[in-house]
Amino acid sequence: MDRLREEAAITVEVDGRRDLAGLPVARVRPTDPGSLPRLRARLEDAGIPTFEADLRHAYRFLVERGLRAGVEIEGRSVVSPDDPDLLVFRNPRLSPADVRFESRTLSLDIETTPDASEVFAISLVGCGVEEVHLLSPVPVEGAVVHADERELLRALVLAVRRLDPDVILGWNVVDFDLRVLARRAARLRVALDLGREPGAPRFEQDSGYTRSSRVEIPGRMVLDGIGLVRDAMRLPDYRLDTVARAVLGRGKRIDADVPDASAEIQRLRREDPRALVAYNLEDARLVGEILAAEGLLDLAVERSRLSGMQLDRVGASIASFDLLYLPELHRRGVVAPNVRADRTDAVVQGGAVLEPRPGLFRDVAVYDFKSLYPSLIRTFQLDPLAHARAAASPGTDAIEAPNGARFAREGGILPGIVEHFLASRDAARSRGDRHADQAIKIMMNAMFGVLGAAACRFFDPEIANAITGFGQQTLSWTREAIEGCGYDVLYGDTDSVFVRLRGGEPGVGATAEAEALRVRVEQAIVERIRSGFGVEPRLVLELEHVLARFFLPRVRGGAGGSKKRYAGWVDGRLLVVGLESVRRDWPAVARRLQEGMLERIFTDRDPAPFVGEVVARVRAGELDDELVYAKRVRKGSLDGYASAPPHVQAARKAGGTRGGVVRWVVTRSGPEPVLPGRPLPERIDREHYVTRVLEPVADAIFAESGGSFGEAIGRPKQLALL
Ligand code: DCP
Ligand code: MG
Ligand code: MG
Repeated sequence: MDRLREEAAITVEVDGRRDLAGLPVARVRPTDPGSLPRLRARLEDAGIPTFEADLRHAYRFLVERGLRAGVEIEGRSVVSPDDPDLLVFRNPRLSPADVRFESRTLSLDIETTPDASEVFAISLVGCGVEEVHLLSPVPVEGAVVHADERELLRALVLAVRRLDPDVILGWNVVDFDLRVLARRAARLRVALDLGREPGAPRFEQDSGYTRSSRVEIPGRMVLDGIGLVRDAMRLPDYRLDTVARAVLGRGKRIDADVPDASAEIQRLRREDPRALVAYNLEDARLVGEILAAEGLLDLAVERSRLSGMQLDRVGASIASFDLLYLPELHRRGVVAPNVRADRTDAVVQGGAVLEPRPGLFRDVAVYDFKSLYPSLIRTFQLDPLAHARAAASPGTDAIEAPNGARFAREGGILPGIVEHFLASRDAARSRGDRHADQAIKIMMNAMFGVLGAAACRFFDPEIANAITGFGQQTLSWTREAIEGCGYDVLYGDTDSVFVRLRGGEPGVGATAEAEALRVRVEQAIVERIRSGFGVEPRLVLELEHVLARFFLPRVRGGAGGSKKRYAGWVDGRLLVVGLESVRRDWPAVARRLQEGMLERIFTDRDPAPFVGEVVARVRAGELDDELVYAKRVRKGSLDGYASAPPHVQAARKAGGTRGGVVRWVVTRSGPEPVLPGRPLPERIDREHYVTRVLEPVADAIFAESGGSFGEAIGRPKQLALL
């Protein structure tokens, strides 16, 4: 260390900072940041541990100034020589600011030859325009035409700079449109200066497990509609056509999945350029409209404001943990460890599951803790610094988790961060913003998740298991409190419980009874935590539903109930969780049967005639469209072993998949792929569907309601015994 002090290019300060264990550290800083990795290696070779030596410069800059998504710039500026609308600050002072702004967005879509070797149309929608640039020797109505591809690309650059969007949008825009444009521009020697200052797009792939790609264009953000939708909504697939239909009720003009879509586009180019222009424009329009309809851009902005991450990395939870946590840690004079390469993700215990009691029930209350893990973090100070502080002073009074991990009673950081998120989630809920509600919930739970991720510098399975341990304790205390009030718990999972209401008290409806029980149970838990741990509990138990009817299936071939699968009847509507009918890979006919049966049973009607009717219609070929299975094919499974599961067989016969999902039906010669825009395969094996799909689905319900599939379809009894 003393030798380092003598080197001119390095400063060494000892300013009272400590590591998590409380030992003093020195701050060693090279004048040239590029030499940091070498310096780190030198120190480590000399047996001196380093801290935060792996934090990227840009993030260290942000962390040291507590900068988040919004900043205030202070300093002298000059007008940019490249653009009179731009101010240039040299080395200004940046400070955090709470910024809200309306972003200018531009949606971009290109059309190319099938091998993407030539770009011939580019549409731009947003910033007050809808325009299409087209490669064409003759004028085309509705388009700006260009004589060669080089001119087309130049026109794009000029248009983007003129429209000056903050955000560029598209569908697969990073990996397709912009990559193709960058490749063509390089080939044709056009400077693809799409940014607010010169510089070609720079592509990056996150090293994290998402491997999502992003692109840097100076002064703008590029957001891919697919990623934004995928984070917020569950859909069978994320093709533009599917998403547009689900969100806007209208699809693409030509579904790109139709086998001849590409040929059709090439035909339009030759024969009907006006239609091509309309098609190209519509794609760009759909992207903007989808995001606007679902408020997904606003959501990305909200997530960025919360996590501090830039708009196009709001899902990066490990980096975001650093950005939230490190400034607070530094304020307390503490530095964090490096990420260690020598460890693997921890096995963290999950939530508890209470043994289900299968059957059909009336009046069941469903309770669930609001933001359970974040609430536990707040209540019990479950936090890396609090954990380290307790370890550093073993004698003192600490909070002890069920797994034995100890936490100092004060000075935790995570509880404060979580509190901020909880407030933002409450605000989202009260303005009825379901996407933000869900996204903030996921972001909070990701903060728990990264504690078990090896790539996180705060990796600590003890803390993660303290959180889940408290979660398990909460669930079992909840059950005890409910039983203590004289009620039966039918099922419970992680932080939710299903309770059979007793009814019978005159003038008290099921909802009022459920609410009264909720208050008593919540109170019992609060008191138990207060007296057991001496902390102020932050847990809120919510009454999620009062189900007029409840169905909990038996495990197949067993006596116990099955987990995370049930159905209920609430406010005249069917609620289904985890059953076949909500699974994407099951044919739609399973859903028709299951939901139809449950609806009848829940409204006191006999389901048997309905079952007979569905089977008859399947046999008559009237429901063939509902017999299609769909399943994701994992990469690499197409080449490999010869005897393959049905979806792999079907994908092989189809010569691959589109978007990774294969759709097929079972025919008398095995699984056959179903291709978009083509008729269903012939010789569908309808008896397969009767015995392998409908029968098990029906019998799972009949097992509780009485009756059987065989009886419902009039199958002779002896045959069933054979
Ligand atoms: N959990 C998780 N990851 C998930 C779902 C849940 O880590 N994908 C953990 C954290 C949650 C707990 O399980 O706190 C309970 O799950 P909930 O779905 O009930 O989520 P919350 O309690 O956090 O939120 P809500 O207020 O919606 O119940
Ligand atoms: Mg919950
Ligand atoms: Mg729950």
